[in-house]
Amino acid sequence: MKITDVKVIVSSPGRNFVTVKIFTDEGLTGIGDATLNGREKAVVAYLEDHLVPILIGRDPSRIEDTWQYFYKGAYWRRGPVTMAAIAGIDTALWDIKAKAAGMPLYQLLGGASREKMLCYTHAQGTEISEAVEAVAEKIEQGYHAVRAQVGIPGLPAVYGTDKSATNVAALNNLPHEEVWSTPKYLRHIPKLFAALREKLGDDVELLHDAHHRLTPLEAARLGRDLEPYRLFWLEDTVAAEHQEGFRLIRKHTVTPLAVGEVFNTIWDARLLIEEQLIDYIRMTTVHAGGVTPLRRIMDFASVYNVRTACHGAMDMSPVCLAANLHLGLWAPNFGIQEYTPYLPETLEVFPGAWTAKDGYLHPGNAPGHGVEIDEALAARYPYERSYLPVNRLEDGTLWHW
Ligand code: CS2
Ligand code: MG
Repeated sequence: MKITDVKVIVSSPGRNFVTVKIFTDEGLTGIGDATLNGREKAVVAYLEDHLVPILIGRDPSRIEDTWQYFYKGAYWRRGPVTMAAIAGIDTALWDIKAKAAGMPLYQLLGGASREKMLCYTHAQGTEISEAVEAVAEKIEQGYHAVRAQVGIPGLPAVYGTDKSATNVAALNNLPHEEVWSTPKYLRHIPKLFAALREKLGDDVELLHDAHHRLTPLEAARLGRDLEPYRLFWLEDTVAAEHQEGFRLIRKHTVTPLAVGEVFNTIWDARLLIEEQLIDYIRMTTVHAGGVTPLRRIMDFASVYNVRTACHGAMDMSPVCLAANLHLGLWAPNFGIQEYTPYLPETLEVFPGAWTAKDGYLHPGNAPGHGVEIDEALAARYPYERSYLPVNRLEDGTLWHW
């Protein structure tokens, strides 16, 4: 088999997605997600100008060799743009291989290790009472695990509670700015989880995302203060470039820790995994460079009792979700999958075989990863410039968002 053509499709059915579509001389096609929220076009240029010309004429079955060629062969390794571009191609090649075999991708990875996959979704409110209601609603809808975020008194809307921050239209021009105070946040969050446990009891799994804003000592304090409420995890406490920082957090709290949505390679997580400084690794197919490296990372993590928890916010396309689901159905150390239901227009552009029911997900049994792109429909949703928000302390200092 030979690769005859590669298209990089940019569309915005609710939000921007970059999709790689690979065509072969045997008529089989495969698609992969290459979306990097807020920097989409950098990945498009990387693909079109540098990777696509090398792909034409190659054998699509040589997935490992192609991955190594693009990773090692560039000389300049790693980074979100490079790895998202490679992921788009790698995922599309696995899709083709599984279609050629007439099997769902999870079968090629080693088969199912479970019948269904636990997921968690998001709920939030400006006030604690509103957040508690929102979580209760998700439980009523059938979810067993919910990430809870709340507004902080004295601050305008913060991470996870500002609806405009997820609205493409609101972000069209320049980045929206948020305001942050760690002391106010640290005082307020334990009150949210006290209220949640009081209202919902102990059976519900509760999660929280600090979005990289704390120092290790502050994270340790928050982890300790949340211990009575038995969280499923506390996510992204500190900016994890400093992997050693997790040693201090780990020493002081038994609240489980998750990190990794912004990681691109195993090297971003090696120490965290080897020293068992985290409980869940959040790397996801598109930002980790594809199915090939993420499978390797999952296996590495399994040796150290670290479980998988792929990033699954709406800014990764259903193609990425499907790839995560195939990996997760196979992974012996699967933990949980993040799931935020897509907008109807996104699902129309990316029809798929995966299912979400009663708080569980399954990739389906269609050959490949099971998601296709409706190109004609995608063309009706042109790219719209969009940015993630930025964050400042109350005195104006630029902070982590
Ligand atoms: C978040 C994301 O899902 C999560 O845990 O941290 O919503 C993240 O902010 C976005 O995916 C960024 O593009
Ligand atoms: Mg997060």
